[in-house]
Amino acid sequence: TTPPVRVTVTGAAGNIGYALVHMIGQGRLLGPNQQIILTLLELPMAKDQLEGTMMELRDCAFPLLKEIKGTTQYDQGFMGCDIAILVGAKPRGPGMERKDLLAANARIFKEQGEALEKYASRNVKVLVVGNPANTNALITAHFAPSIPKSNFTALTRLDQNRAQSIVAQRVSANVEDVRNIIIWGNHSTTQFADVSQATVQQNGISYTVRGLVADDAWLQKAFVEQVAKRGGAIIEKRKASSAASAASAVCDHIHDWLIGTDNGTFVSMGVITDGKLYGIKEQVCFSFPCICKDGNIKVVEGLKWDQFQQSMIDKTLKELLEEKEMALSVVVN
Ligand code: NAX
Repeated sequence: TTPPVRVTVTGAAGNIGYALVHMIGQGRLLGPNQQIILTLLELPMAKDQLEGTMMELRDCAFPLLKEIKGTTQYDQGFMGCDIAILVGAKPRGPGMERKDLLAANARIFKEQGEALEKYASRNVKVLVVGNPANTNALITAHFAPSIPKSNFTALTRLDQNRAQSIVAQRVSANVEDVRNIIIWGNHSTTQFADVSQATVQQNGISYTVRGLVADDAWLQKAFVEQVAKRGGAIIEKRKASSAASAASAVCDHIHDWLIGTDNGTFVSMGVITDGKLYGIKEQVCFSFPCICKDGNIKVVEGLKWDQFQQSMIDKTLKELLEEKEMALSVVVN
């Protein structure tokens, strides 16, 4: 039997964290046989909620959870950690500008990068969920220099899953039969949900999404916007932000990263650019189509962009570069 894997979730008593820790207990991260030592890391002010969440988690009596720990300290939170899921972040308060939010979170993720550098396994796999997720992932990686950059990712799987379900509804297909929609760029309203490579399997035949939908105007505008603004639409109806769907996407992301993607299928993940990928010279955390095997992520290269795609990608890259500059100006030197 394989030894238990140490998983840490920050913000574990929050909206997403609460849903996520239960899904982890059910085996959604690494399958039904992998035991987990689960650490819940929270802010001191959420200590009661943390304890309450742990009580419920224990009451589920999940056989996979070998140990459940709760802490408000980074050293205990990240010691020997194999998988770090960074959900906790400063939310946007009333009257708060985007740059204030970026600055507050840059400070938090600097600290978390430093803590991972000090305490985590050298091969820790890091997934940043807390927003602005891509830029937070970049900052975290920057402050954990001895951990490979390829071990840091940001969550755009929720956007992919949203896009997949919207297309499935539109063409009356099963959601799992819709494949290879790509989310490019930032997990924000500038993200680009691209169906140029996407297919739908129906009765054993593979169709292109573009062919089936046969409405490029919808695919290039209404669809892209619907995916990008889905989070806001949910808040409006539910009076609370996406929680279960975000937690489920976290499980999909980690599962595919560590267990591997299916043959012929790619998934979207925010990864840190190396100066060569798709001609992006700067270091940013950008969402690409990825294939995973043996715990390694390989970006699918060589896809060609037409003018429309290029303009969408330029826009989201520009935003990421602005975010990077703002965040770095707060935490570097
Ligand atoms: P909540 O405010 O419900 O929960 C956040 C929790 O994190 C709180 O319990 C808080 O005490 C804790 N926390 C804050 N700072 C912390 C720190 N430095 N260390 C440890 N814990 C800390 O927010 P929730 O709805 O759970 O959302 C969490 C984050 O996910 C937000 O930043 C949100 O914007 C982001 N999202 C990202 C998504 C993505 O696809 N990348 C989608 C869903 C979500 O909007």
